[in-house]
Amino acid sequence: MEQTYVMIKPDGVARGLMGEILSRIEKKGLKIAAMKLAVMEESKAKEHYAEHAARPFFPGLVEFITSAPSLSLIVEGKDAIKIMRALNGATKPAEAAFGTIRGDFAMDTGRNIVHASDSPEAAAREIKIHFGNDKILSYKRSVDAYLY
Ligand code: RTP
Ligand code: MG
Repeated sequence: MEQTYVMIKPDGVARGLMGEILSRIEKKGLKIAAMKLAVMEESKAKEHYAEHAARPFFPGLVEFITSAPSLSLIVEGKDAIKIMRALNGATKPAEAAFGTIRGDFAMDTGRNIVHASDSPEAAAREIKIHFGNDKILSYKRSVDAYLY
């Protein structure tokens, strides 16, 4: 099964949206394979967003992501990468469709609540950054027999 890295950013945690977002992920049929609530280290935030290092919003983005607890997840399922991006919605909340997490709950690009890896390469890279040293549990869900 494909795995992707998902983050509920500090705004999502602080706004009390963890349960809502986890519920959407689970109801869709995706499996939460790992989960960690922590304040992200600055070095990890910089590595995570390295592709944006030269952009003007980079310092503010790193400062925000490390400012308060965020929830890191490994989410698993068939086509998990594409499906998670679709659940999140467009980066800019004004362009995000209603029914998506950003479309329903966000107002500003810099406070768009969630992140999800955008390719298999990014997923592998980001899972390594955020869960590289952790033991990932393996467990079965009875629902999987009805999803696939
Ligand atoms: P993410 O990486 O967080 O899942 O978001 P994304 O793929 O939809 O968007 P990306 O282009 O990778 O941008 C990363 C994050 O940087 C912030 N951003 N701010 N102020 C701005 O113009 C601006 N542009 C991007 C957003 O928080 C975006 O999610
Ligand atoms: Mg991105």
